[in-house]
Amino acid sequence: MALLEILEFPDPRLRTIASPVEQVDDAMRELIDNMFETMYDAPGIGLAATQVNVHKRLLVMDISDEGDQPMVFINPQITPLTDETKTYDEGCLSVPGFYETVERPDRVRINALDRNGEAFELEADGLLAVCIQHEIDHLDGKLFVDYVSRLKRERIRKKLEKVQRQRA
Ligand code: QAP
Ligand code: CO
Repeated sequence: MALLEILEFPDPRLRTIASPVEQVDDAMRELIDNMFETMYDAPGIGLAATQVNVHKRLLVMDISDEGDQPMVFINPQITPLTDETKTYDEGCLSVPGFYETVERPDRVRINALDRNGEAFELEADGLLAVCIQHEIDHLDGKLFVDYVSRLKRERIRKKLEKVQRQRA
């Protein structure tokens, strides 16, 4: 297993639109294992392949308190189940240290493939619904900072660029 490097905002590679996964094979399962290791190490509750510079439609999540309920979503499709929205203070491993309030549909249906390539369907609300929408946004080159004002986003960008310069 291996830890993967997580891309950070404003890295332009985070804007890549991911392609559908054609085959769920052993190489894909090894990537999934490495994404889980990277997410748990951070620690985080969700990680999309885009964030580790792999532009395939694949994401991993674990929103359990114990961190013992890994979930894999391959080629996820999402359908809102209500017009009702909820706000949540979202963060992101690609935007470390920043949290902003984002409004999203409160209940969604998800269709995806699991790590064996089998199709499954899930209805989600609460944190699960927030997290899956946040992670699917990554596969479409979108970040939670895109939902806040330009002023806030530019402030976050400048602060992160400063940290990244100091690290280099
Ligand atoms: C996405 O985010 C998410 O700023 C997953 O310094 C977040 O795992 C979905 C993290 C909130 C729904 C609600 C963030 C770790 C982890 C940081 C994460 C940080 C260290 C974020
Ligand atoms: Co994120």
